Amino acid sequence: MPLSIAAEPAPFALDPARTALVIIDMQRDFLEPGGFGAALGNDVSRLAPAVAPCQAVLAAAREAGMLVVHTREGHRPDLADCPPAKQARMPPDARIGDPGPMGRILIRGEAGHDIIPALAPASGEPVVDKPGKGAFFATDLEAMLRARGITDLLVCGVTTEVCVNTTVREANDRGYRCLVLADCCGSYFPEFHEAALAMIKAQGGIFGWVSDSTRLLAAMQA
Ligand code: C5J
Repeated sequence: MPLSIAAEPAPFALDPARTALVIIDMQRDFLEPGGFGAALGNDVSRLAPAVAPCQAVLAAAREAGMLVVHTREGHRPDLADCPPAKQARMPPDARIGDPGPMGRILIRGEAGHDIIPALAPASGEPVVDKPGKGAFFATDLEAMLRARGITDLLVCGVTTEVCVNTTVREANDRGYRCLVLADCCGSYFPEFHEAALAMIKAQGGIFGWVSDSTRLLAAMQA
C-alpha cells in the first residue's frame, strides 16, 4: 500500500520500493566559500538552510531501505568534458579548472568537488558524476534506476532552478514521477527558488509534484 504524501498540485503516492532519493550536487563547490558558486559571485550561505532538512530526509530514506543516489557536477582534470562555452562564462581569474582554496574549481577529485560532510554518501550508495546540469546527461543514472525498478524520484539539492530543475525535467521526459522537496532545495536567488518550484507544480503538475520534508516525514513516520 503506497504512502500518501501531501503535495501540490495533488497528493503523491509513494512506494518506497520503487522510489529513489536523488540528492543533487550538495558539494562543497556550491555550498562553501571559495568554490564554483562563489566564483560566480554568489552568496553561498543562501544554500545552508537546505542541509538540515536533507539530512532528515536522507536518514528516513536509509531507514526505509530506499535507494539513495547522490550526484556531483564536475569535470575531468584534463577538462576534456568541459564545453569551452561553459568555462568562458566565468570570471577570467576563477574559471573551471583554475586553482582555488578547495583545489581546482569544479574538478573531480578535488576537495571542492566532494559532497559536504553532513550529507556524505554511505557505503553502497551510488554517486553519479555529471558534467552537465541534468543528472541524466552523459551519465549512467537511467540505467541504474531501470535496473532497480525505480519509477519515482524524491528530489533534493541545489540549485533549485538549475540542476534540480534540469534533472526533474529530464526525469519527467523519461517517465519518472518526481516529488521535489522544497525545503531540501536551495538557490542563491530566493525568487528563482520559488519560481522554479512554481513551474514544476503548475498546470496540474506539468513535470512533477512539490512537497517538503515535514510532510514527507509525517507520512513516512505514521
Ligand atoms: C549550477 C547546480 N547552479 N548544481 N549547478 O551551476 O545547480
